[in-house]
Amino acid sequence: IFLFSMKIMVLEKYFEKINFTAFSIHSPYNIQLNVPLDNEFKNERMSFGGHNKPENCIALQKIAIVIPFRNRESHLKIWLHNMHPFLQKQQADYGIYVIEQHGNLPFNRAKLLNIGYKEALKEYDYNCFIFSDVDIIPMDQRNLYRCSTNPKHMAHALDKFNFRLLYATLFGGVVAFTKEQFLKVNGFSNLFWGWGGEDDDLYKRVITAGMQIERMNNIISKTKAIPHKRDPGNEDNPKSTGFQHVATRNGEPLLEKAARRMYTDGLNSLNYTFIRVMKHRLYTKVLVDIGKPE
Ligand code: UDH
Ligand code: NGS
Repeated sequence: IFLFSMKIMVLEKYFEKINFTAFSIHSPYNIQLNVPLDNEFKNERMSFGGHNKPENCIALQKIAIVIPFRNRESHLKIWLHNMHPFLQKQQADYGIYVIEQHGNLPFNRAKLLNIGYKEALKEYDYNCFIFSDVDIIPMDQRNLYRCSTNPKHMAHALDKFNFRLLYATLFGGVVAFTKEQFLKVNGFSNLFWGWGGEDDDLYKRVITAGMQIERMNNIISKTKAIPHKRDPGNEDNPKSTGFQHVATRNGEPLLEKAARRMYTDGLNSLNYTFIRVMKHRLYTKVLVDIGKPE
């Protein structure tokens, strides 16, 4: 009986070990939503401005994470609190760029992301760009925040949609592009003011440039979208008559002409006024004046 119970104890220890390993790799990421506003995740190795790189290896990708922003301080705190440990566990060489739109004119998510691309490159030789909403957080540590051979859609299994893809060409929330891929599509369109469509336009650019989009499986990609109300200044953008959700400019439906416009509207036509850059402990904030709809 003694020998038998000894064997059981040894086996238990062995399984404890296996379980622990399995747990650390596979467990859904434990997202904390109750983050006090004054909470600042402490990490001695991290340099000011929210940059970090692995201690014991040289990462292949240098990743700029670009977040479009205005008046979402509480979401930003939650995002930073959860994402720094997440990215560090993935041994990422990364920097966080929060691009803030100055003033109260209509919000332009896509233009802010183009600006983030340009501003980040002024600081470091980034070769991967992850464009992320401030309210979207991955739930599984295996969801690698890295670029791939094609542009990657990373927010396709959202909790608010029961972890299902809303429609086949959805390309919103979080997307990852290598520098080459982003240049190939000339970035985002700058013409989508207000909510909706800029991500569909980007999808069309990717296809027009002869690339495809990649998505990882639905389990690894489970993602939390922090519930919130619609922000003032980000109402649905103007729609053409009879067509739902199609932004227009001077009556012209933008999405319909996405492919024709992509080489003249984007990174190569981007103009904005840089106001200032602020280096916070956990992120770099760039405040910009992006003008108003034409
Ligand atoms: N954003 C801001 N400030 C704004 C508007 C947008 O920071 O005033 C940024 C932020 O990073 C946000 C992203 O732009 O995550 C996308 O905007 P969104 O979160 O408003 O878009 P989403 O499609 O929600 O997630 C739309 C409003 C839905 C309200 C539904 C109420 N049930
Ligand atoms: C489509 C929008 C996309 C948006 C998607 C999901 O209708 O920009 O809904 O939005 N397209 C247009 O308006 C043309 S969600 O419900 O996740 O907020 O990403």
